[in-house]
Amino acid sequence: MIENVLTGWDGALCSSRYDRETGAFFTVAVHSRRRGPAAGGTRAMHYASHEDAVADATRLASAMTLKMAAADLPMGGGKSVIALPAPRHEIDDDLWQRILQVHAENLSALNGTYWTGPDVGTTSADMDLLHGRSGFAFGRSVDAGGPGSSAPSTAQGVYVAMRTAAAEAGMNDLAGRRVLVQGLGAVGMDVLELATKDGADVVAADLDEDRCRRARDLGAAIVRPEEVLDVESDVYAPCAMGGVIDVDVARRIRTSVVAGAANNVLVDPAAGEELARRGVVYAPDFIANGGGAIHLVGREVLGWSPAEVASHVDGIAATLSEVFERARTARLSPDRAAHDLAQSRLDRPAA
Ligand code: NAI
Ligand code: PHE
Ligand code: K
Repeated sequence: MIENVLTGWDGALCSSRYDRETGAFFTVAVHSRRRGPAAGGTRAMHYASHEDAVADATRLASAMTLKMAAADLPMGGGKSVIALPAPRHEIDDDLWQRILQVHAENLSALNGTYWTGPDVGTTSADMDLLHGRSGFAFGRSVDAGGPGSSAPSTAQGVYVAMRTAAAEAGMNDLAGRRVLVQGLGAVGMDVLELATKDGADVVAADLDEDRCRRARDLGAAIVRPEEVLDVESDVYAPCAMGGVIDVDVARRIRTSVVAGAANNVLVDPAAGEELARRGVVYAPDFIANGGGAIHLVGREVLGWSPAEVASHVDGIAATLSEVFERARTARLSPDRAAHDLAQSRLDRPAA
């Protein structure tokens, strides 16, 4: 029941709407506006139920609050989920445009309480339409006057996080190390390229054959998606969907580092504690994947140049080192320490 999802959530607002004409079910979750207007991407995919879609929206919105606070950006946390009537690749362009038009109405109705941006299933071109019709979307294409895709900055930040976490696990660099990339989308493919350039031995998986072929051309070995958690690696980078590590997986996964782009990697805090107990270094997702938010908010709210964005993305290394330090001294999992750090920044909002 949707009610059970919402009674377990501490957010500010969750609004849902079913559009009969397109068959799409929209949810906009605003978790917090303490540091500024809520912001977070629009995810468009097929869900098993409307309840699952609302649960995803609320959890993702909470993660955005932590991400903005940890990166010291003057925004709150929100997210939109469009539960599609069929998988994204089966939605034809005409139907997709009509779905986006309905979503633009949702953004207009919220009148700036919530700003959207790209996420799984949406692109910069979609942001052009949403921004044109509502005025509340980050991440428009460069041609439309926007800063373009957030994915390259996200990948850069994930890579910085990977190296910082690898150092924490006692590795000097990634040369000759096995890096396992799960999901070769906009972010994962760039992560793969960065790791390959540094001489890592990359193993990768995606559901999409074309993406696997491209990764193979870039020098990666390919494994089947269902085999990923059985592959031994030095660094595991979840770059597809969240919810991949529960306590059981944390107990058996054969890796030294977990650092990726996916939002909500851990099913619950206990999974983070189990990783810590086993000495697997976990780079908290909302810090490791903050590069996209830094790019969008940096360029569009704070007026940063691309060079300033890049330097703030590199700052993920310092934030993460602070988290590992806190975790060591307070004997907490890095996940807990990262929540504490974000909470302390939430308690003292940006000026
Ligand atoms: P995307 O949609 O471009 O790529 C996701 C890829 O994962 C696709 O190629 C898909 O086929 C693959 N995939 C899905 N399920 C899989 C499975 N079970 N096994 C292997 N591959 C699977 O998305 P994008 O933009 O690359 O984002 C990836 C993740 O990073 C998402 O969780 C997103 O929320 C998160 N993220 C993205 C940011 C961005 O700037 N794009 C910023 C922060 C987080
Ligand atoms: N969806 C991406 C994320 O999860 C990028 C994004 C950041 C979109 C901030 C909107 C606002 O970080
Ligand atoms: K996308």
